[in-house]
Amino acid sequence: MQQSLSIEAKNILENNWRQGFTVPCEGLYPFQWHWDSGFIALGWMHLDLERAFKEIQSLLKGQWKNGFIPHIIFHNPSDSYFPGPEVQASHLSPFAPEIPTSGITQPPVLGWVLGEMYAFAKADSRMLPFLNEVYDAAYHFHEYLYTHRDPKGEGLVYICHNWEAGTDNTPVWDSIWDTMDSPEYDLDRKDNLHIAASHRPSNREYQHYIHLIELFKSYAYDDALIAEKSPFLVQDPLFNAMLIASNAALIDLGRILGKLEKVSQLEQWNAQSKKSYNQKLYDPELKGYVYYDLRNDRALPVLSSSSFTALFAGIPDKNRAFEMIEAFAKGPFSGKQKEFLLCASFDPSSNSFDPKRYWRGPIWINLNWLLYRGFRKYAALELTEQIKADTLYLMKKYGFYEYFDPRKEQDKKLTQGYGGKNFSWSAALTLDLLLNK
Ligand code: 9WN
Repeated sequence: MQQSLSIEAKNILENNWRQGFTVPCEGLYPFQWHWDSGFIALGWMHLDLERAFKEIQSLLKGQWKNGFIPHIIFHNPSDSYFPGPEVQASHLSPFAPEIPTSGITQPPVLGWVLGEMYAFAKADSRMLPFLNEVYDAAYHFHEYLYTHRDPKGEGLVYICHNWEAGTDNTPVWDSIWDTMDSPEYDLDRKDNLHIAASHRPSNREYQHYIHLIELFKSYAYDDALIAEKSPFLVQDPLFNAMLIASNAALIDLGRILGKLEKVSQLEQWNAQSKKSYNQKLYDPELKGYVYYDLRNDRALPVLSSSSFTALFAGIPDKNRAFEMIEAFAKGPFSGKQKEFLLCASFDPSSNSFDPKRYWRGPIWINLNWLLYRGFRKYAALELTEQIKADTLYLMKKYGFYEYFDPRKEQDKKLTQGYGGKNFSWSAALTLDLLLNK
């Protein structure tokens, strides 16, 4: 059974491979996406190390001269996605590369993905030359983030667009949309041609998404103007946890490569980031890390699966981690009667929870993988086993969909997952769950 699961996963990655990079999902997402490529590289590393290298090299072809790595690299033309390269218009920035990209980013997974690749293949003679080739670019992205995305020098970087979070329409953003008065753009949405509209964000949400992009274009993607004016400026617990985990990996790899000045800078950044993350983002009542709305100077005290990614990055001390893990095991994500599969992307006890719609409740496999590793790091064995078992159960029953209904009651009736089929990171991370001991 498990063997056929890994064969299916391999076939999906093969089919989604496009000479140098992997599309997240044919038709629905026809380009290279930043954080997808990190998770996908972990799948390739088990199958073909050269492809894992190419995935990362292709991502870096989209890097801007100021170190910024965009969320989409438009390597190829395609008319099956909105908003495409003409809407995102990266050429407006003086830092953009030749190849068209978006002008917003995604969670900085690259550093820790390189760490995973090194741990897996350190005996391979191709590994150190590859790391030497990409290390400075990965470092440069962190330098960009600390220089341009941390206006108060706290060690916590902001995101300026919901698409930068990766968790694109989590209910956390609702209170930010309330502060905005976006125009009613005519939208040429393509996503709803592929996927049921009830599983995707609303048109009004898309108008906010596009409005932010239009604003940033009117600033020529200038970071100082975005920091000063963007109505969306949030310190996101997932984004900052990925940064901290990537700092830690780049510190270890930098020592191996002899990049000692960079190591020392990364250590300074990371110490401050961890301190501020623990002090500013932890909510002792909710027993999880929450979001901070920098534009409106307020905490957004709600739990999503992102609230627990700090465990993956080793951010809480043992006492706090124990408190979080205990609360998680007994709390809303499992349900009082254990009525939910792990892990809903948003607090199932909230009125805003929607088990079918995109990031407003469904299970996503990359978050499951991050939580699996986080629980494992703190030896929360029951949760570690549970989240792995639930993930493999979903893959076997439904196949490698983009997202899944967390309600066990509904699971008895359903025959399909939600969103795109044959989704690359669902396949790649299943491979890693099966093969990485
Ligand atoms: C916008 C590619 C991406 C993921 C995101 C997911 C979805 C895009 C969209 O697909 O976002 O970036 O058009 O909905 O939310 O996490 O990286 O798989």
